Amino acid sequence: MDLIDCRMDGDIAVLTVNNPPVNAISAQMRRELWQSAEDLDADPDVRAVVLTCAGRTFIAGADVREFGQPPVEPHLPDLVDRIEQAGKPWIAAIHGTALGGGLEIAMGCRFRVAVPDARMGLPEVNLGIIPGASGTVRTPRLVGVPAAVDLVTSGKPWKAPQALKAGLIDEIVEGDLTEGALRFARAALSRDLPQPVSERPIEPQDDAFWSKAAEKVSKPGMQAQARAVESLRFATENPFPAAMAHEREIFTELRDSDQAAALRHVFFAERAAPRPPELKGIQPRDIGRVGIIGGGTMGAGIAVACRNAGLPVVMIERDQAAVARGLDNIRSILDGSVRRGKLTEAQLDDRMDGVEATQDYAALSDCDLVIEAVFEEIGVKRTVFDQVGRVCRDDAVLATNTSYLDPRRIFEGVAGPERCLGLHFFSPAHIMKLLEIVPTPDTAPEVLATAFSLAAKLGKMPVRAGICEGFIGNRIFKRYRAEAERLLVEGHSVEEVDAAMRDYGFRMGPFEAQDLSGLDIAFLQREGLRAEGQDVPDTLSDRLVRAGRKGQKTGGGWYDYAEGDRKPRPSEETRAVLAPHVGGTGGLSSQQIADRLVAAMADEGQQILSEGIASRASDIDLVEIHGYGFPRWTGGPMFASGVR
Ligand code: T1G
Ligand code: NAD
Repeated sequence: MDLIDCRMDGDIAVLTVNNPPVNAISAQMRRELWQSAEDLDADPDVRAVVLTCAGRTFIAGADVREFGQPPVEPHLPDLVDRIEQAGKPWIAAIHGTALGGGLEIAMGCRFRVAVPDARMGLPEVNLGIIPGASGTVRTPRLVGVPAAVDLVTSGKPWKAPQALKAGLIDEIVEGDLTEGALRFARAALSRDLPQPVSERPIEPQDDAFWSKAAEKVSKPGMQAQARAVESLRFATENPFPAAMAHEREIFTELRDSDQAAALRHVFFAERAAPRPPELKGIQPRDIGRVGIIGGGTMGAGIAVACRNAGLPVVMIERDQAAVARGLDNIRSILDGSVRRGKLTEAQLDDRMDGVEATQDYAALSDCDLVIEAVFEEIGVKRTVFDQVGRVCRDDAVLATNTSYLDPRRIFEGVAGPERCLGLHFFSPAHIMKLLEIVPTPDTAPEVLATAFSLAAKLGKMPVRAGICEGFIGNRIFKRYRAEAERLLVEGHSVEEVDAAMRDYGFRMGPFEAQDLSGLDIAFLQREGLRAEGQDVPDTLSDRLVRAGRKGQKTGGGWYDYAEGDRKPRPSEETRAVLAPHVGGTGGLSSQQIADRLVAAMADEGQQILSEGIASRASDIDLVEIHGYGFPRWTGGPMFASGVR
């Protein structure tokens, strides 16, 4: 056997699965596990079987790469049954993560033990499917219905202690896992065996329980969660074989659905983006201490992102008052985390203790990385890097968080251009996952690799972007805004366009989103270009800004806002400002409006691809999903428009 090793420890067989990197279940693994069950049943010297895995994790699920291919026997549900029906008890010994089909195999075993930091879950809904090998049928029999509904519909794994409490595992093993599992097996053999999971009774739930469960997941993009509830309910009200057939039916239907294809696309996109092939084998530099210039919206958010990842931070501001404001900005973000229960007071203190704030650039002398987040003005940024260059170590990486400016111009004159690049965070920087990494032609591969490794440390989704105005994200956003304004000119209302995008799956439409972040940022950028003599025609939003309507912060932008209330209300004043410039008859349906806007984004994306600004279409999808709230289950604008 290629993927499974079998050795004896006395009268107990130890099967070790070895299919790196994550022991995903392939057709070959199913065949070998089946054959192992046959061989071990036939061997009179074997009294029990410990199933364990080599490498970093227990079985992480079915091999997602095989999803598009015709299914090959033995099928996973049959294999799980086969293990459950084995003549000797199997004990799953879990480390790392037991996910999806991996957990289903473990539930086919008579016992499950795990190391303290192991996690167990059924993440299938994240791929737009439901568990396909008894996850909705055995789980309620093992942990009860409410806990099973939580495990299956959340897609979030449980940690070992929670799993133990719920009865998903039988014991937490301290020390060596295999030794612990063998000890557990020997003790178990001296007692009566528990019933196989498939034969355990189930406590049914009433209609009210199921209505509530269904209601919780009746949202666009939650097709799999909704069908999972249906499958779980059927499984609690019908005999095991009927429930298995029913689960399989839903599984197969969903596997071939658009949402599942889109979510699989995103799964692979998210694994491709952080590892550009050209950086393979290139060693990143260590980042210990991070300097951040500017303690405004972005500087403070970046500081918190770094502190949350355990990195000490030095924040530089213009003067003492700004230093104090910067510290306040950081603290108020952390206070918010405490209020939401995400951070304890003690953790807040620890985060603040790791922030040094000063106006003295000399404090940057021992930083490994410096990120500039000052005003979006080329002169200011250049002055900053002039000072940074004088105090930093020669090998410190220097980064700008500019939104639109050309990093090459910002870094002109900085000694060591090979250590410079753009790191474009998104607001709020401690929350948004996207990080556009923008190398210049001078950036050394090692420095680029360092940026990707920083992203991993901060838990960000890195996407490599080339240099153009707005890089990938803001360039597409500009096109999106322009197309949205065109719809207004054609006679659609602000409310209609926003509602269409909400129906499509965005949390906010384009106009509400601009009101939230402020219309003045893009306005100032266009004014800058105008000042340089470029011909930049007035947008509708420029007209609103000129009328004093900059968004929520001024009490009104595209919408009106009551004092202290973020609810957008249709605005007569906006209508009056726009009236001379709009005039069409409208008439597009909500779907047609969304299609127009998505097509515009995809068209800009094509352009970006053809210019080499993005490396792949799937990177553009990630930018939109992680930076702009594009609904994940559509796969992003490129995937949704058929551009692969
Ligand atoms: N299939 C194929 N490849 C997989 C894989 C999988 N299930 N999971 C991970 N990989 C690859 C991944 O592409 C990458 O490859 C490498 O492993 C490392 O992944 C019947 C139908 C296990 C927690 O959804 O959550 O079972 O880029 O970078 O951060 O009911 O991967 O190196 O070539 O993510 O340490 C359910 C998804 C399947 C698990 C490890 N299972 N995976 O995280 O590494 S459906 C999942 C994860 C199913 C049954 C159903 C994570 C991880 P490469 P990584 P990581
Ligand atoms: P901000 O106005 O909130 O903060 C800028 C800070 O820089 C201020 O606190 C200011 O005192 C400080 N500063 C100015 N000159 C300085 C100097 N010489 N030395 C030290 N500090 C100085 O602006 P922001 O929104 O945080 O934007 C900062 C940068 O990030 C800009 O380049 C912007 O384009 C970019 N950006 C902004 C966003 C966003 O949504 N706000 C998103 C991505 C990138």
